[in-house]
Amino acid sequence: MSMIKDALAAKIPAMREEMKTLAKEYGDKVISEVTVAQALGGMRGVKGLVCDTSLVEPDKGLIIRGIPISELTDRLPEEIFYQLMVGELPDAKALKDLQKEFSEHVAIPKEVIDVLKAMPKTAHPMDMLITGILVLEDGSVFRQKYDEGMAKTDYWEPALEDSLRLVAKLPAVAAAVYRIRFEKGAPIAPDPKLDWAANYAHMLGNDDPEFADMMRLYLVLHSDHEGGNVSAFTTHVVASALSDPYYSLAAGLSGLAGPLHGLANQECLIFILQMIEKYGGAPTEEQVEEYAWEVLNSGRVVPGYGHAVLRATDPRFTAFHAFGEKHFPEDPVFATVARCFKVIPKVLTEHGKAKNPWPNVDAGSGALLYHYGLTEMNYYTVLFSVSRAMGVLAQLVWSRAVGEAITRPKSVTVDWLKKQVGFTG
Ligand code: NMX
Ligand code: MLT
Repeated sequence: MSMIKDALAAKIPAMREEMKTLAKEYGDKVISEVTVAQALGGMRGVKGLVCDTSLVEPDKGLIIRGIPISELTDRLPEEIFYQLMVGELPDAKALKDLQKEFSEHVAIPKEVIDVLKAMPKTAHPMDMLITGILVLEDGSVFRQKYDEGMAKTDYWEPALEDSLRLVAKLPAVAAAVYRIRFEKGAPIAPDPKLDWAANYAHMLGNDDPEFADMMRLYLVLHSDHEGGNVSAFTTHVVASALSDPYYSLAAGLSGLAGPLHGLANQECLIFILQMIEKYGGAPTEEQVEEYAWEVLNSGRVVPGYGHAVLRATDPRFTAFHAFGEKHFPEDPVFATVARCFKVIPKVLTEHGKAKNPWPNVDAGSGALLYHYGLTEMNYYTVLFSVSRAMGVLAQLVWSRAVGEAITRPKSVTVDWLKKQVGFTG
């Protein structure tokens, strides 16, 4: 048994007991109420989900298992994965054990490559990644064990096994998507000596150690964002029907592929490059202001700004910004992102609609990738996906471990709503 599995096995019984007692003894206590605006507005702020892997505080941002993300930026993504799953960072032995587990399962079946190669030349890289994951579904241990008749108390074990295999294999699938879609040559074999992020960088075809550093940071920062964001919630809902981790992750990442969620990182770089093209170089602050107003006045959103929960600058943006400041402050794309940070919050405040005028994680990440030659921006959400898989799969394993029920909130009709509030027109 792997050390991560041992560590989980040691924690699960107490948590099961706690959840049982909470439901039994405090089951009728009220923790939230729902207004008409919330029912019509994406359930914003409704407390109806439990997620222990991480928490997003409106004024502080992401906190993973009690530790603010700003204190985790020097960690390896594998350490964060262990922390998300187990609740604490691994010691050196547990980290090594997890890395061994990942390198044992890094290889992907030939069918994945064959299917990716058969896809339309114009397929979006997210379409290809999700398809690749669904090809891997054939190897789901969860589905196999369920079909054999597994007890409910055992669900978490094959859910963990599938999740470990998925996280191990995702960099190879994602790198193959890159090399096939952008005609970079044959997929590159993994190097078992490298850590998870450096191996992904290597399979993309970039062995620059500074790029690997950036990839480690990138994969740490996108790993989780509590339970209510579109990708986490979707993964959770699909997995609650006992669809296996492959189906569930594919569903969650289909949500990440939306421009209001993860795809915003692609949109952000397009926004920055269009500005640079329009003004013939890095725009001045006045030009950024003019351009942002043009976007707003044409009824579009400014990508990379605003958030459903955050009410301050996203600490993940701050971490990317610090990396750019340290390594390439003069880069024109990075300089434009930095200038946007000075100007756009003011413009959005004046515009008066967005509840949060500050940058989110997607505002700055593309400038870093672009600097290192990863210029195909429709690939950016694939990188986000590889990282986000860690968080949503950790959430999934815990949901099965504590025996969470199938998700099924009650919907109401508009007529019911009108009667309920005494609507008279
Ligand atoms: N530019 C223009 N308008 C905005 C923006 C923005 N960046 N952010 C919010 N608004 C508008 C929003 O469209 C809404 O307008 P309306 O009343 O006409 O429907 C109004 O402000 C109120 O929205 P909020 O309550 O502030 O935001 P909400 O919680 O509904 O949505 C986002 C959150 C993130 C979807 C929204 O801020 C947005 O569309 N941002 C741009 C896209 C983006 O960066 N998404 C990435 C989020 C992070 N991620 O990776 O997932
Ligand atoms: C995320 O990382 O999932 C985004 O910031 C969106 C969110 O939390 O709603």
